[in-house]
This record gives sequence, structure tokens and C-alpha cells, in this order.
Amino acid sequence: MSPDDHAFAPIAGAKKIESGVTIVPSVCPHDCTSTCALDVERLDARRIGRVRGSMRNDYTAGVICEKVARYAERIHHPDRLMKPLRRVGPKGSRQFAEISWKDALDIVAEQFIAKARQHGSETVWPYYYAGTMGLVQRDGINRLRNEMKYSRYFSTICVTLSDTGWIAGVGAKRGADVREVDEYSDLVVIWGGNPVNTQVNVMTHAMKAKKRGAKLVVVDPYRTGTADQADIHLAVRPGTDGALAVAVMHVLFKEGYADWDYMRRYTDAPDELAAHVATRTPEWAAGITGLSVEEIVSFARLYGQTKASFIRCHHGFSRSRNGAANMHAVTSLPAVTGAWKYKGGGALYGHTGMYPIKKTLIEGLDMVDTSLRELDQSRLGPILTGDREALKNGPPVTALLIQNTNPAMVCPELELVHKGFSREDLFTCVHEQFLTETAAFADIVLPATMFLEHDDFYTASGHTFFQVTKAVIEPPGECRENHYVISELAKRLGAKHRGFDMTPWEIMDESLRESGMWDAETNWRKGGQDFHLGFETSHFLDGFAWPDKKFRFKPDWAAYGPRGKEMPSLPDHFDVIDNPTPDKPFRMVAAPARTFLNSTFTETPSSQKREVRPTVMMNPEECVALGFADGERLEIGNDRGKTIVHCKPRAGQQKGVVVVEGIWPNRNFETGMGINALTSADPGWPNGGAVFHDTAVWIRKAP
Ligand SMILES: Nc1nc2c(c(=O)[nH]1)N[C@H]1C(S)=C(S)[C@@H](COP(=O)(O)OP(=O)(O)OC[C@H]3O[C@@H](n4cnc5c(=O)[nH]c(N)nc54)[C@H](O)[C@@H]3O)O[C@H]1N2
Ligand SMILES: Nc1nc2c(c(=O)[nH]1)N[C@H]1C(S)=C(S)[C@@H](COP(=O)(O)OP(=O)(O)OC[C@H]3O[C@@H](n4cnc5c(=O)[nH]c(N)nc54)[C@H](O)[C@@H]3O)O[C@H]1N2
Ligand code: SF4
Ligand SMILES: [Mo]
Repeated sequence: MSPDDHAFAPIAGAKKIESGVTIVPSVCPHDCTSTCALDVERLDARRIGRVRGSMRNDYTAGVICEKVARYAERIHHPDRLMKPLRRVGPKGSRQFAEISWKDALDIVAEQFIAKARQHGSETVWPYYYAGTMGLVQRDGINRLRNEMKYSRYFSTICVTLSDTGWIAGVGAKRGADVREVDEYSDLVVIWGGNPVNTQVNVMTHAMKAKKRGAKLVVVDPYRTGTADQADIHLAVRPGTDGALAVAVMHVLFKEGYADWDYMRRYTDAPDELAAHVATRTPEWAAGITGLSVEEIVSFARLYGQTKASFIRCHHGFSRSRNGAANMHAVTSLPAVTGAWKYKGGGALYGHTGMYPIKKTLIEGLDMVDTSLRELDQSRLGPILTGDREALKNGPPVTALLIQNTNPAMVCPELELVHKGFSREDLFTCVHEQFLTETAAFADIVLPATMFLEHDDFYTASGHTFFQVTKAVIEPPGECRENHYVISELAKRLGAKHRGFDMTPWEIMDESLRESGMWDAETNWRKGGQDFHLGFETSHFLDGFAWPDKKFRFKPDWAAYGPRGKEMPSLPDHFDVIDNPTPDKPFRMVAAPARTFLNSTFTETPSSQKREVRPTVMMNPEECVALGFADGERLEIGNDRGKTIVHCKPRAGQQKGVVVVEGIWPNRNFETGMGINALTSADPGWPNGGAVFHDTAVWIRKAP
């Protein structure tokens, strides 16, 4: 089907508004839990105008973030990659020459074959992430991996800690529907995230509740745009949410807010929990979190007194070494009060575990060989610099195929990542939309389509719709979709899976039919299929997702990995974080900026303009005490690396806590090295996961 065919198709929201301009439906592909339903102005076969939030989806409810509203700025950006490139200068020098698609793909395939012959197939490591969340374009790379017996991929950069912590108690990655908040919640707690920046739709619903008189509480180490909207802002020290949650439970039990009937029926060990938290007082938690006893007790009472209390658990507070334990401690709260019983009560972290979509065809799951080593995405630096343990004592990685991610900016331990990418014996192919800092290290760069130029389908984390999209415009220049690259390489490498001979639409349609879902055309025509499970099931009133149907206050942490044994068996403060020391007295949070999305949109002028420059937010009194002036250049660092940022005093955060929003490109720092030079690639407990907000640093006036 050509873009012209579907531009005029009869779908809710697809209409002609003036001569030549059509409103066409699509879905935001970016790595954001909102997965917004979009209405895109299609000006002609190659150009778009404004992008708006669609009303056809009542979670999106017509609202999208400013970044995507201005998507024309990104998709028609003058710096978009249009042609395949071959490196002609030193790695990272950005010296490239144009080359044909055929020659580029031939070189990649030849290199993969030669490297595999020399070191075995595990030397090749397809490396990807969620620059697009479309299941076909994002995950098709795994079909090639599985067919070719390349190193397996342990994806840890984002959701490992939060998923583990949520599932450890609840049993499945799903929860109560945020749409309930509008009418039914009397208390909304936004825990450890900043949706004003990162998923604006949470605010749409939270603010509807607030207008009705519901209270809004935000738990976050600094005064974010979200915290600005709150009735109560609890500015915890990073990595201490477990202590806060446990002290809240102490008050709930002590003051009679625990729902024993609910716990007897729906939870595993309420008596043990009650006895355990009796020893964890608000005074104890105050010492750990830096909050006052009064703040902890009054929040606990508010939570205990409100039946319809909704906790929106975000990712931010899980990005610490103890993040899974902290997520689990917070999810224990509605299991103590029985808030799950009420409409507008309970909690949500994400819904992605409830879609019935089968991914065997997309990912070649029938070909997985578990004897092959699995390498940790977040440990790219140690892996590329030859760390034996990170390489699982296997061969070096000498070939990379990278799609939908920009690790030269977003990975921890960036000094090692860049050192690794500079290796002369490493062959790197990057398929990208821009010449990113990662692409600059590549031997071969391939130009990629954007979401409005290809077909795909999407689950969501923040809502319950499964959505199919069709290309809206034609790709510019020689841009090709991910599926094309994978299929063409497969041919050259001798991979036989039939998925390589199908179009993305055929893969989608077959996968949907096999999963018992609407076929692709129906889904697209109707604007998405809603998999909402209904009140009973989404609130786990027919039981939690375990064989005994009980929420686990005592998770089986050891089931996730050997380090699970080191974790406390009941909710607690698990003190394995990068605590401050006399040499490194500050705890740094590296939080997302509003108009960047990870590394994406750092190329758009309006985002660069709004974010201004890399800054460090600090407690104002602390700035005065240290003699740091507003705007002053400060050097921030630790044993892993250092960089330079500008001081910004900001009320609402504790002394000893500093925040650097990003992710700024390395080139925007005076030193040429960004904030992830300081963050650690240590795996969180029990089974890995990146710890971006768990970093002890020193700060001094820059030389
Ligand atoms: N504009 C924008 N939107 C984005 C992104 C972006 O970079 N920019 N990234 C996208 C991606 S990939 C994801 S995964 C989501 C993430 O979005 P969220 O789920 O919101 O998670 P984070 O952005 O990691 O959370 C950041 C917030 O967590 C707070 N935080 C850090 N440590 C702690 C802690 O120990 N305790 C508590 N209570 N709070 C803590 C930070 O101060 C910050 O305000 O957003 C997506 N949306
Ligand atoms: N300091 C700090 N670092 C962090 C975080 C933090 O909070 N603080 N958050 C972490 C988190 S949660 C995440 S998820 C990671 C994400 O970091 P990245 O994986 O880098 O995320 P994105 O910026 O979403 O996407 C990367 C690239 O995908 C490309 N892309 C998009 N669509 C396509 C496509 O269809 N085909 C191809 N070939 N390419 C495409 C885009 O051009 C973009 O350059 O960053 C992590 N790094
Ligand atoms: S809020 Fe998230 S899903 Fe919605 S348009 Fe913005 S980036 Fe996309
Ligand atoms: Mo993420």
C-alpha cells in the first residue's frame, strides 16, 4: 500500500481539512509509556505539518508533549541521514564518504562472516533499544541474532529493576487503569517519576482528579514540574524510598489503617510484615530519607485514611542498586490498606505484560539457543574494553549492529564505552536517523526511516490499547526501515527464517491472527484494540498473578538470580547504594529533561533552546555555604570520570542531593564528555539493571 492509499481511508479522525492537507492517524513510537494516539497533518506525499494528540484514544485525550507536537522539526531536519556512509577517517572523526546500499550491506555481511570465522559467532553482538517501540522494527533484529547464533542480549538499561520489583510482589506487569483516576481517586501519589517531563498524560488524568478535590503527592528528590503541582512534595534522598514505604507501613499498622480482612485473603505474610515494620519507626526512616518525622507520619495518615488512593509508580526511583527492593516496598502499600478494592485505588507501574501478542515470528523465538552467552546492554563499556566477567569469559566482541539506540551518549561508564568504540579491531554498523555520537564511531552508517515512513504496531505501558500504524509519508532520500536492513543482511549471511521474506504488514497480520487479536487492517481502521481487563482483574480482586493468588510481601528474590539471597526478605531499606563519603559528599540524580527524550530531540533547535545548557541543580543554602554562584562553572566527578556543568540553585531539594537533567550530547560539555561518564555500570540487585540515579560525586569550582 502506498502512503496515498491510506491517507484517505475511512478511519476515525482521518479527514481532509483543506485542499491537499489531510489528517492521518498514527501512534507515537518513542520510548515513553504514553504511546499517544496521534493525528498528523499530512501536507503532501513527503511532508507533514502539525502533530496533535488524538481524541480517539481516551488515555491520550487530545494531549501530547511539546516535542512530538513539533515533529516536523525532526522529521524534516536538514541534518537527517539520507545516504549510506563508509568511514574514511579515524573512528569518531565524522569523516565519511557516500556509498551505495548494496555495497554497504555487502561490507557489513562480509565483516560479520569474517569475524565469526575468526572468533565464533558469539563475537557478533546485535545491539538495540527502544528508539522506536514498534514491535516489528524494534525487535526484528533478534530474529537475525537467533538465526545466526550471535551473542544474546540482556536488556537492562531501563526496566529491569522496576519490572523485577513490581513483579516480585504483584506477579505480572499490569495494574489498575489510570483512566479511573479522573473520576474516582481521592489521592494520587506520583512516586519517583516526573510525568510533566516524561509522560504528560499522567498529568492530564491526575489534574482532573485534583480539580475534583483529590490530593496530589509527589515523591521525588527535587522540585520537578510535577512536584510544583503537588499538594505535598516529599523530597527524599535518592535510593531511600524503601525506608519511606516501610515507615509508612509502620504507621498504617500502628494506627489501625491496615485492612486485615483484605490481607488475610489476598497476601502471603501479613503477620510477619506487621511484626517486621513495628521495628521500623518514622524516626528511623527520617534518618535515612532526610524527611522529617512529621512529613512521614502525615503522609502515612493521609494514605491510610483515603480508600481510593492511586499510586503511579514510575521508573526513576528504581534506578538505584536497591531499586527493585524499593519498587517492591512501594507496591506493598496498597496491599496493606486494601486500596486495590476501590475504583480509583491500587497502583500502576506498567501494563505491557497483559497484551496477548505472540512474538515468535517477529523475534524468531523458536530459534533461541540458550547455550549462547547473554551480554548485558548496560555493561557495554566493560564489554568493549575486554572485561572477562562482562564477556562471560567468552570471545571479544568484534562486530556490532546497532539500531534504535545511541549508547555513546546514554550508556553508563562512558569513558569505557568511547574507548571501546575506538578499537580498530571492532567493526561497527549503525543504522540511524541522524549522525549521532554513536554513528560517528561506525565503520558503516545506514540511513533509517522515521515512524511516519514505515508500518508497525505498538503495545503501551501507560494505557491498555494495542495500536497498528501505516506509513503516512514517503521516506526521504535513501532512508530504509529496520526490517529492510535485517532482511537484506539475512540474505547475505544465509539466515533462512521465513520472516525475512515477509513485509512488516504481513508479519503484523500473521502475528495478530495467531494471537487471537484483531487483524492489522481492522485494528488500524478502528484506531486500536483495547485490552482493558475490567475492574475485578485489573485490581487483582480475582487474585494476584501467582499460583496461590496472593500478593507477596516476602518475594522469592533468589528466583531472579544468585544475588537475590543478599536481599532483605521483607520490605526494608536495602543499603547497597553509592552512599556519600568525605571525598564524594553528594548524591547525583541524572534525570530526564523535558524536551529531550533520552538522546532523541537533542538535535532539534527548539529543544536545545529550551534546555539552554548542562546544569547542576543544588540546594540554594548549600550553594551559599560553598560559595557557588548562580551560573558558575562547576566541575563534577568521581572515580569514573568528570565533566563541567553550570550551577543552578533550586529550592525544594535536600543538601547533599544534586540533579543534572539530560541527556545532553557529550559535545555540549566543555570537556567533550557528558554526565554518563560519572554513572556506574554496576548491576542492581537481584538480577541487573542500570543505576543512573545512584551516583556519589564531588563538586568544586571548575579550573
Ligand atoms: N521528556 C522526556 N520524556 C521521557 C524521557 C526523557 O528522557 N525525556 N525518557 C523516556 C524513558 S526511556 C523512560 S524509561 C521514561 C522514564 O520516566 P519516569 O518513569 O518518569 O522515570 P525517570 O524519568 O527515570 O524518573 C525521573 C524522576 O525520578 C526521580 N528520582 C530519581 N531517583 C529517585 C529516587 O531514588 N527516589 C524517588 N522517589 N525519585 C527518584 C528524579 O528526580 C526524576 O524526577 O520517560 C520517558 N519519557
Ligand atoms: N544519565 C542518564 N542516562 C540515561 C537515562 C537517564 O535517566 N539518565 N535513562 C536511560 C533509559 S531509561 C533509556 S531507555 C536509555 C535510552 O537511550 P537510547 O536508547 O539512546 O534512546 P532514544 O533516544 O530513545 O533512541 C535512540 C536512537 O534511536 C534512533 N531511532 C529511532 N527510531 C528508529 C528507527 O526506526 N530505526 C533506527 N535504526 N533508529 C531509530 C533515534 O534516532 C535515536 O538516536 O537511556 C538511558 N540513559
Ligand atoms: S507524551 Fe510520550 S508518547 Fe506522547 S507524544 Fe510525547 S513522547 Fe510520544
Ligand atoms: Mo527508558
